[in-house]
Amino acid sequence: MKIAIVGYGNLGRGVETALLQQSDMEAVGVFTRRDPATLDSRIPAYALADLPHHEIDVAILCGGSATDLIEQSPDIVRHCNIVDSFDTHARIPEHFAAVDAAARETDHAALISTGWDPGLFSLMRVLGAAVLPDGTVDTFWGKGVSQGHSDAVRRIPGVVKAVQYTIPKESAVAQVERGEGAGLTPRDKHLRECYVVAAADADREAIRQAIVSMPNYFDEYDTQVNFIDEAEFKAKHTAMPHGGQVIRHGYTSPDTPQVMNFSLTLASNPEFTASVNVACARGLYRAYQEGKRGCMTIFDLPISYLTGLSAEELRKNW
Ligand code: API
Repeated sequence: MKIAIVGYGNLGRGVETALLQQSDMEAVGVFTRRDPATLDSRIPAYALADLPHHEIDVAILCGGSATDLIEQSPDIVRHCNIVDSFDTHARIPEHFAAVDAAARETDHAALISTGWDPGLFSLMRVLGAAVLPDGTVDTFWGKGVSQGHSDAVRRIPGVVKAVQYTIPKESAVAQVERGEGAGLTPRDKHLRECYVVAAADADREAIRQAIVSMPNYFDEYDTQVNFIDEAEFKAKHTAMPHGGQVIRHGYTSPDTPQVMNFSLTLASNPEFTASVNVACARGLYRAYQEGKRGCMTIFDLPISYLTGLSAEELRKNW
Protein backbone atom coordinates (compact mmCIF):
# COMPACT_ATOMS: atom_id res chain seq x y z
CA MET A 1 0.00 0.00 0.00
CA LYS A 2 1.28 3.44 -0.90
CA ILE A 3 0.46 5.80 1.96
CA ALA A 4 0.73 9.60 1.99
CA ILE A 5 0.81 11.76 5.12
CA VAL A 6 -0.94 15.11 4.85
CA GLY A 7 0.25 17.57 7.49
CA TYR A 8 3.32 17.30 9.66
CA GLY A 9 2.44 18.30 13.19
CA ASN A 10 2.32 15.96 16.19
CA LEU A 11 -0.03 13.51 14.48
CA GLY A 12 1.79 13.57 11.12
CA ARG A 13 5.05 12.77 12.87
CA GLY A 14 3.30 9.92 14.71
CA VAL A 15 2.00 8.46 11.43
CA GLU A 16 5.52 8.62 9.96
CA THR A 17 6.83 6.68 12.97
CA ALA A 18 4.02 4.12 12.72
CA LEU A 19 4.49 3.62 8.96
CA LEU A 20 8.19 2.89 9.35
CA GLN A 21 7.14 -0.22 11.38
CA GLN A 22 4.80 -1.65 8.72
CA SER A 23 5.99 -4.22 6.22
CA ASP A 24 2.93 -4.00 3.94
CA MET A 25 2.98 -0.20 3.60
CA GLU A 26 5.22 2.25 1.83
CA ALA A 27 5.35 5.89 2.97
CA VAL A 28 5.19 7.87 -0.28
CA GLY A 29 5.79 11.25 1.33
CA VAL A 30 4.66 14.01 3.63
CA PHE A 31 2.51 16.67 1.95
CA THR A 32 2.58 20.06 3.65
CA ARG A 33 1.27 23.60 3.34
CA ARG A 34 4.64 24.83 4.63
CA ASP A 35 7.77 25.06 2.50
CA PRO A 36 8.71 21.35 2.16
CA ALA A 37 12.41 22.25 2.40
CA THR A 38 11.87 23.37 6.02
CA LEU A 39 10.50 19.99 7.23
CA ASP A 40 12.72 17.66 9.25
CA SER A 41 10.81 14.57 8.11
CA ARG A 42 12.44 11.14 7.63
CA ILE A 43 10.52 10.52 4.40
CA PRO A 44 10.41 12.89 1.38
CA ALA A 45 8.39 16.11 1.82
CA TYR A 46 6.35 17.74 -0.93
CA ALA A 47 4.05 20.72 -1.27
CA LEU A 48 0.40 19.84 -0.64
CA ALA A 49 -0.44 21.12 -4.14
CA ASP A 50 1.75 18.30 -5.55
CA LEU A 51 -0.42 15.55 -4.09
CA PRO A 52 -2.52 14.87 -7.22
CA HIS A 53 0.70 14.09 -9.16
CA HIS A 54 1.61 11.13 -6.94
CA GLU A 55 0.34 7.59 -6.99
CA ILE A 56 -1.33 7.11 -3.59
CA ASP A 57 -3.54 4.30 -2.29
CA VAL A 58 -4.52 6.07 0.95
CA ALA A 59 -3.70 9.55 2.29
CA ILE A 60 -3.79 9.86 6.08
CA LEU A 61 -4.89 13.41 6.89
CA CYS A 62 -3.24 14.76 10.02
CA GLY A 63 -4.72 18.25 10.29
CA GLY A 64 -6.92 19.54 13.08
CA SER A 65 -10.69 19.33 13.18
CA ALA A 66 -11.32 22.92 14.20
CA THR A 67 -10.41 24.35 10.77
CA ASP A 68 -8.37 21.97 8.52
CA LEU A 69 -10.25 18.72 8.00
CA ILE A 70 -13.67 20.20 7.33
CA GLU A 71 -12.15 21.54 4.06
CA GLN A 72 -9.27 19.16 3.37
CA SER A 73 -11.10 15.84 3.62
CA PRO A 74 -13.78 16.50 0.94
CA ASP A 75 -11.12 18.19 -1.20
CA ILE A 76 -8.39 15.52 -1.04
CA VAL A 77 -10.80 12.56 -1.39
CA ARG A 78 -11.31 13.80 -4.97
CA HIS A 79 -7.71 12.66 -5.66
CA CYS A 80 -7.35 9.51 -3.57
CA ASN A 81 -8.78 7.44 -0.71
CA ILE A 82 -8.42 9.13 2.68
CA VAL A 83 -8.43 8.46 6.41
CA ASP A 84 -8.99 11.31 8.86
CA SER A 85 -9.30 11.85 12.62
CA PHE A 86 -12.09 14.42 12.60
CA ASP A 87 -13.02 14.55 16.27
CA THR A 88 -15.63 17.25 16.75
CA HIS A 89 -18.19 14.63 17.82
CA ALA A 90 -21.25 16.86 17.28
CA ARG A 91 -20.29 17.64 13.67
CA ILE A 92 -19.43 14.11 12.50
CA PRO A 93 -22.75 13.53 10.60
CA GLU A 94 -22.27 16.76 8.64
CA HIS A 95 -18.60 16.02 7.88
CA PHE A 96 -19.53 12.46 6.85
CA ALA A 97 -22.11 13.77 4.34
CA ALA A 98 -19.63 16.17 2.72
CA VAL A 99 -16.87 13.54 2.42
CA ASP A 100 -19.32 10.88 1.21
CA ALA A 101 -20.62 13.07 -1.64
CA ALA A 102 -17.10 13.99 -2.81
CA ALA A 103 -15.83 10.41 -2.55
CA ARG A 104 -18.74 9.00 -4.56
CA GLU A 105 -18.33 11.60 -7.30
CA THR A 106 -14.76 10.47 -7.90
CA ASP A 107 -15.17 6.77 -7.07
CA HIS A 108 -13.01 6.83 -3.92
CA ALA A 109 -13.40 5.56 -0.38
CA ALA A 110 -12.89 7.41 2.90
CA LEU A 111 -12.81 6.52 6.56
CA ILE A 112 -13.39 9.48 8.88
CA SER A 113 -13.21 10.16 12.60
CA THR A 114 -10.87 7.44 13.65
CA GLY A 115 -8.19 7.33 16.33
CA TRP A 116 -9.10 6.29 19.87
CA ASP A 117 -11.94 8.68 20.62
CA PRO A 118 -13.70 8.86 18.28
CA GLY A 119 -12.46 5.48 17.04
CA LEU A 120 -11.64 2.58 19.36
CA PHE A 121 -13.81 4.03 22.15
CA SER A 122 -16.72 4.33 19.70
CA LEU A 123 -16.34 0.64 18.84
CA MET A 124 -16.46 -0.24 22.54
CA ARG A 125 -19.64 1.82 23.02
CA VAL A 126 -21.32 -0.12 20.22
CA LEU A 127 -20.11 -3.44 21.61
CA GLY A 128 -21.43 -2.48 25.06
CA ALA A 129 -24.85 -1.51 23.73
CA ALA A 130 -25.05 -4.74 21.72
CA VAL A 131 -24.13 -7.01 24.62
CA LEU A 132 -25.82 -5.14 27.50
CA PRO A 133 -28.84 -3.38 26.00
CA ASP A 134 -30.26 -2.60 29.46
CA GLY A 135 -27.42 -0.34 30.55
CA THR A 136 -25.60 2.97 30.45
CA VAL A 137 -22.24 3.95 29.01
CA ASP A 138 -19.82 6.55 30.31
CA THR A 139 -16.47 7.77 29.05
CA PHE A 140 -13.69 9.26 31.11
CA TRP A 141 -10.62 10.85 29.56
CA GLY A 142 -7.27 11.56 31.12
CA LYS A 143 -5.54 12.83 32.86
CA GLY A 144 -3.89 13.78 29.61
CA VAL A 145 -3.41 16.10 26.67
CA SER A 146 -6.34 16.29 24.25
CA GLN A 147 -4.96 17.04 20.79
CA GLY A 148 -8.36 18.26 19.63
CA HIS A 149 -8.82 20.75 22.48
CA SER A 150 -5.18 21.90 22.35
CA ASP A 151 -5.49 22.53 18.60
CA ALA A 152 -8.76 24.42 19.08
CA VAL A 153 -7.11 26.74 21.63
CA ARG A 154 -4.12 27.31 19.32
CA ARG A 155 -6.49 28.61 16.61
CA ILE A 156 -7.57 31.57 18.80
CA PRO A 157 -5.96 34.84 17.67
CA GLY A 158 -3.17 35.90 20.04
CA VAL A 159 -2.38 32.34 21.18
CA VAL A 160 1.21 31.32 20.44
CA LYS A 161 1.30 27.92 22.16
CA ALA A 162 -1.31 25.98 24.08
CA VAL A 163 -1.94 22.66 25.69
CA GLN A 164 -5.13 21.34 27.26
CA TYR A 165 -5.25 18.70 29.99
CA THR A 166 -8.47 16.76 30.48
CA ILE A 167 -8.82 15.70 34.12
CA PRO A 168 -11.41 13.11 35.18
CA LYS A 169 -13.18 13.64 38.49
CA GLU A 170 -12.50 10.52 40.55
CA SER A 171 -15.78 10.75 42.46
CA ALA A 172 -17.69 10.55 39.17
CA VAL A 173 -15.63 7.52 38.03
CA ALA A 174 -16.51 5.74 41.30
CA GLN A 175 -20.20 6.64 40.87
CA VAL A 176 -20.24 5.16 37.36
CA GLU A 177 -18.47 2.00 38.51
CA ARG A 178 -21.23 1.49 41.10
CA GLY A 179 -23.85 1.88 38.39
CA GLU A 180 -24.98 5.25 39.76
CA GLY A 181 -23.77 7.46 36.94
CA ALA A 182 -27.16 8.37 35.45
CA GLY A 183 -27.60 12.12 35.09
CA LEU A 184 -23.92 13.08 35.39
CA THR A 185 -23.20 16.15 33.25
CA PRO A 186 -19.94 16.83 31.37
CA ARG A 187 -19.11 19.32 34.15
CA ASP A 188 -19.58 16.63 36.82
CA LYS A 189 -17.16 14.28 35.05
CA HIS A 190 -14.18 16.35 33.86
CA LEU A 191 -12.15 19.46 34.49
CA ARG A 192 -10.29 21.13 31.60
CA GLU A 193 -6.99 22.85 32.36
CA CYS A 194 -5.33 25.01 29.70
CA TYR A 195 -1.77 26.36 29.64
CA VAL A 196 -1.41 29.17 27.13
CA VAL A 197 1.51 31.23 25.87
CA ALA A 198 -0.01 34.48 24.57
CA ALA A 199 1.53 37.01 22.19
CA ALA A 200 3.00 40.01 24.04
CA ASP A 201 0.28 42.37 22.82
CA ALA A 202 -2.62 39.91 23.14
CA ASP A 203 -5.71 40.62 25.24
CA ARG A 204 -5.56 37.77 27.76
CA GLU A 205 -9.10 38.28 29.03
CA ALA A 206 -10.41 38.00 25.44
CA ILE A 207 -8.45 34.76 24.97
CA ARG A 208 -9.79 33.37 28.24
CA GLN A 209 -13.36 34.22 27.21
CA ALA A 210 -12.88 32.69 23.74
CA ILE A 211 -11.70 29.45 25.35
CA VAL A 212 -14.29 29.00 28.10
CA SER A 213 -17.23 29.86 25.81
CA MET A 214 -16.12 27.72 22.83
CA PRO A 215 -19.01 25.45 21.77
CA ASN A 216 -18.36 21.68 21.41
CA TYR A 217 -15.01 22.03 23.20
CA PHE A 218 -15.30 23.98 26.47
CA ASP A 219 -18.68 25.59 27.10
CA GLU A 220 -20.11 22.58 28.96
CA TYR A 221 -17.11 22.14 31.27
CA ASP A 222 -15.28 23.81 34.12
CA THR A 223 -12.26 25.21 32.36
CA GLN A 224 -9.19 26.80 33.92
CA VAL A 225 -6.95 29.01 31.77
CA ASN A 226 -3.37 29.61 32.92
CA PHE A 227 -1.07 32.00 31.06
CA ILE A 228 2.60 31.01 31.18
CA ASP A 229 5.79 32.00 29.33
CA GLU A 230 7.64 30.05 26.62
CA ALA A 231 10.32 28.77 29.00
CA GLU A 232 7.79 27.27 31.40
CA PHE A 233 5.85 25.80 28.48
CA LYS A 234 8.99 24.10 27.13
CA ALA A 235 9.99 22.82 30.55
CA LYS A 236 6.64 21.42 31.67
CA HIS A 237 4.22 20.91 28.79
CA THR A 238 5.82 19.15 25.83
CA ALA A 239 5.01 15.52 26.71
CA MET A 240 1.61 14.36 25.42
CA PRO A 241 0.33 11.48 27.58
CA HIS A 242 -3.37 10.59 27.59
CA GLY A 243 -5.77 7.71 28.04
CA GLY A 244 -9.12 7.00 29.55
CA GLN A 245 -11.87 4.46 29.77
CA VAL A 246 -15.25 3.50 28.40
CA ILE A 247 -17.44 1.87 31.04
CA ARG A 248 -20.65 0.03 30.13
CA HIS A 249 -22.74 -0.83 33.17
CA GLY A 250 -25.80 -2.97 32.55
CA TYR A 251 -28.10 -5.74 33.72
CA THR A 252 -28.64 -9.12 32.09
CA SER A 253 -31.49 -9.80 34.56
CA PRO A 254 -32.87 -7.55 37.33
CA ASP A 255 -30.35 -8.39 40.08
CA THR A 256 -27.41 -9.24 37.84
CA PRO A 257 -25.17 -6.22 37.19
CA GLN A 258 -22.38 -6.60 34.62
CA VAL A 259 -19.55 -4.20 33.83
CA MET A 260 -17.51 -3.91 30.62
CA ASN A 261 -14.48 -1.66 30.90
CA PHE A 262 -12.04 -0.74 28.12
CA SER A 263 -9.14 1.45 29.13
CA LEU A 264 -6.05 3.01 27.60
CA THR A 265 -2.88 4.30 29.23
CA LEU A 266 -0.88 6.23 26.66
CA ALA A 267 2.60 7.73 26.94
CA SER A 268 2.06 9.52 23.62
CA ASN A 269 -1.42 10.43 22.46
CA PRO A 270 -0.30 11.36 18.90
CA GLU A 271 1.76 8.18 18.37
CA PHE A 272 -1.11 5.99 19.54
CA THR A 273 -3.71 7.87 17.49
CA ALA A 274 -1.39 7.52 14.50
CA SER A 275 -1.10 3.76 15.05
CA VAL A 276 -4.90 3.43 14.98
CA ASN A 277 -5.05 5.54 11.82
CA VAL A 278 -2.47 3.37 10.06
CA ALA A 279 -4.41 0.19 10.91
CA CYS A 280 -7.57 1.89 9.62
CA ALA A 281 -5.78 2.87 6.39
CA ARG A 282 -5.03 -0.83 5.84
CA GLY A 283 -8.66 -1.72 6.53
CA LEU A 284 -10.01 1.02 4.30
CA TYR A 285 -7.80 -0.03 1.39
CA ARG A 286 -8.95 -3.63 1.73
CA ALA A 287 -12.59 -2.46 1.68
CA TYR A 288 -11.80 -0.30 -1.36
CA GLN A 289 -10.20 -3.26 -3.16
CA GLU A 290 -13.35 -5.23 -2.48
CA GLY A 291 -15.47 -2.56 -4.13
CA LYS A 292 -16.54 -0.27 -1.26
CA ARG A 293 -16.88 3.40 -2.20
CA GLY A 294 -17.97 6.54 -0.37
CA CYS A 295 -17.47 7.44 3.27
CA MET A 296 -17.25 4.97 6.15
CA THR A 297 -16.39 4.99 9.82
CA ILE A 298 -14.65 2.33 11.89
CA PHE A 299 -18.12 0.78 12.48
CA ASP A 300 -18.28 -0.20 8.83
CA LEU A 301 -14.99 -2.12 8.59
CA PRO A 302 -14.83 -5.82 9.36
CA ILE A 303 -12.37 -5.96 12.24
CA SER A 304 -10.22 -8.52 10.44
CA TYR A 305 -9.41 -5.91 7.77
CA LEU A 306 -7.43 -3.87 10.31
CA THR A 307 -4.70 -6.50 10.54
CA GLY A 308 -2.47 -7.84 7.83
CA LEU A 309 -3.36 -11.39 8.93
CA SER A 310 -5.48 -13.82 6.97
CA ALA A 311 -8.80 -15.14 8.27
CA GLU A 312 -7.11 -18.53 8.84
CA GLU A 313 -4.36 -16.96 10.94
CA LEU A 314 -6.88 -15.00 12.97
CA ARG A 315 -8.96 -18.09 13.74
CA LYS A 316 -5.89 -20.04 14.74
CA ASN A 317 -4.14 -17.42 16.89
CA TRP A 318 -6.69 -15.00 18.27
C1 API B 1 -10.41 14.73 25.78
C2 API B 1 -10.75 13.68 24.77
C3 API B 1 -9.58 13.32 23.94
C4 API B 1 -9.91 12.32 22.89
C5 API B 1 -8.77 11.91 22.04
C6 API B 1 -8.53 12.71 20.79
C7 API B 1 -7.71 13.93 21.06
O1 API B 1 -11.23 15.56 26.06
O2 API B 1 -9.31 14.73 26.31
O3 API B 1 -8.12 15.01 20.66
O4 API B 1 -6.64 13.81 21.64
N1 API B 1 -11.92 14.06 24.01
N2 API B 1 -9.72 13.03 20.07
